[in-house]
Amino acid sequence: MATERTPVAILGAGPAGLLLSHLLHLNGIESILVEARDREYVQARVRAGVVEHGAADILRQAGVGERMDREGLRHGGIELRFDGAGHRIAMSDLTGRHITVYGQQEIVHDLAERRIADGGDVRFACGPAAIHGVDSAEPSVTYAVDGVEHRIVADFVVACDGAHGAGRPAMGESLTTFEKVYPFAWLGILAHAAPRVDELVYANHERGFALYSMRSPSVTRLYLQVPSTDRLEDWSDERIWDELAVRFSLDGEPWEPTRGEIFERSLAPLRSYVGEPMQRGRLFLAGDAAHTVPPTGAKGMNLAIRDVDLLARALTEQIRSGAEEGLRTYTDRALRAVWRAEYFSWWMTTMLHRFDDDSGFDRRVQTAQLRSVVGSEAHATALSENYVG
Ligand code: RFL
Ligand code: PHB
Repeated sequence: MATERTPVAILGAGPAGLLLSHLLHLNGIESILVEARDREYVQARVRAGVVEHGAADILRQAGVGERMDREGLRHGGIELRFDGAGHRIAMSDLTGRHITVYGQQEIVHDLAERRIADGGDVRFACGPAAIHGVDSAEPSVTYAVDGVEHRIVADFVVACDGAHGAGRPAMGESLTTFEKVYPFAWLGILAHAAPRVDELVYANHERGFALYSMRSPSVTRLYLQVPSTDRLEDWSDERIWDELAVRFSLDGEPWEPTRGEIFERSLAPLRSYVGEPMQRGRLFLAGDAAHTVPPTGAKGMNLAIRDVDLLARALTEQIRSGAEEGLRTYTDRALRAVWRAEYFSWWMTTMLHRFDDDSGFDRRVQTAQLRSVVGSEAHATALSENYVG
């Protein structure tokens, strides 16, 4: 078996793994990144769309925000639609900050291109890698390509391998998990259609939640809350568009998104998960490997970016000068932001979705909650602070 050595072995070429590898490179620290899937697959995976203010700054400062600033859509507000009326939350006026609507796969594309241009050691199509010896001084990562086994011995291993990777199981019994599973999923589509709105619309309707988002002036991104038992085959194009028109209703009248060819569709279950701590020995977890948030708060990718920003600094201090403080406090510092995002995402999810066991009382309380958010500057500011990041 071929054995190599590196200061930092990274699993996963999502936003977390690629950005970590890039940030370490900027600090003069080498790493090897191992990704299970091929590059085309990773770059085509459609997911997040909202980059919060702070995360956009991290990308900019790392020199990988140029295309995001050129092609991303800068938004200063969102609409909350309920009871047949729309209410704008003027986030930029309330906070002085804004969000950028820019697809996660574009960020992954920009990061991958930059790593490769910089000569970074990023290995795609390795199949699922395994993690060993995290409690020892010489942890390692193994993977096999075409029947040939590879072993990378590292000073530190960072699992940025998402919710279903090798990082979570490698934590073993040191992990305490906190989880909440919602009884619904989001059906998401991308369509070749000019968005009918300039800003995102989060709609609470008695038939369920809907979200109007976008990727560009000619590509619309839309989501529908559906029961977690639904399958994609249950939803024809016609049924999707008709349901969207009902859930976005204004003044009791259906309100149609501009229709167009649907070229991507997927189902995503809604859940919250946090694993504590985010470190075991020489293994560190970052991004979805450590936590999941329901997408209603648009926080998942942003947390991944914040985790690796902390971790890159801490690893750099440790490797350069032996200073241990940053790594020792990584879990506590990261978890503070994680739980804040868990709280906000839970709050948005429960306020905006329809729950099957809702009584008339629950529905009326939900509407009262939405009214107080749009009717009070203090509430709208709190939402904006959390959302804009
Ligand atoms: P990723 O992106 O899942 O990347 C993990 C990578 O690891 C690879 N992998 C392995 N590689 C090697 N060895 C193994 N054993 C491996 N196991 C797995 C995988 O192939 C993959 O390439 O994790 P990362 O980098 O932590 O990034 C997290 C984000 O992807 C995620 O939080 C967001 O997409 C969540 N999310 C949103 N976040 C936002 O900040 N704003 C949004 O607007 C937003 N909208 C969303 C979302 C997620 C959604 N879905 C599909 C769950 C909307 C949706 C619908
Ligand atoms: C998206 O554009 O994909 C998106 C926007 C806002 C969310 C989740 C996803 O809360």
